[in-house]
Amino acid sequence: MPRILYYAQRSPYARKVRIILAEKNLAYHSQEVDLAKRSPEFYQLSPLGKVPVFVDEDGTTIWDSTLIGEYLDEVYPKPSFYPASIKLECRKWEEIGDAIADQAVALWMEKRKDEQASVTNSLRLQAIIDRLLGVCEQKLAQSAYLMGETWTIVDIAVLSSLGYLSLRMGEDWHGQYPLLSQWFKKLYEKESIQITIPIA
Ligand SMILES: N[C@@H](CCC(=O)N[C@@H](CS)C(=O)NCC(=O)O)C(=O)O
Repeated sequence: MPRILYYAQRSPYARKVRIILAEKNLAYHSQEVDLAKRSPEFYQLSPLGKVPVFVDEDGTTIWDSTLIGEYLDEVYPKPSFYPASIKLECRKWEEIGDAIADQAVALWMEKRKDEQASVTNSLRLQAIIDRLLGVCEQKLAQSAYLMGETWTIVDIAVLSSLGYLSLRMGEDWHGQYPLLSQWFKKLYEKESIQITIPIA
């Protein structure tokens, strides 16, 4: 059976997996999920009902972008995005990257409510995003990529979160974080990044 990726076009988590699949040159069928109208079949596939979900050729079914990323690296090791010598560090910092997406998604929901109470919550979420982007900016003062001189899952996770943030909140962050901005533009030259840009 063909590999299948259940995804949403704007999902930063699904984008991580789409980038990895493209970089590993793995053929797959893209199945877009309408998150507003999830089918019983989709919940049967993943009780969480979230995207991404990946089904491999042998029927192995995995949800959660991090678990899918680790699985793909194990089964299709080249190129590796979780190098063995720094795997734990990569997983730790991937969590930071995903946390930026978590706050950005929550911030977008709050902004759409347009209520007074949501202003306080938006400021809280923005403060978390700023703190996490600040630590990423510091990392880029030490090396070309977030974990050293080659890109890893951490770059993919932070880039996907920033792509989502740019889509929803605009591009102002570029002025605040010049090293992240430079790093982001360099990564945007890659085809796997170009073909997965979220569209409004
Ligand atoms: N930790 C999960 C997060 C997945 C996630 O929250 N996906 C969102 C789309 S961006 C979703 O499916 N939301 C639907 C819901 O929460 O019910 C991952 O990395 O895959």
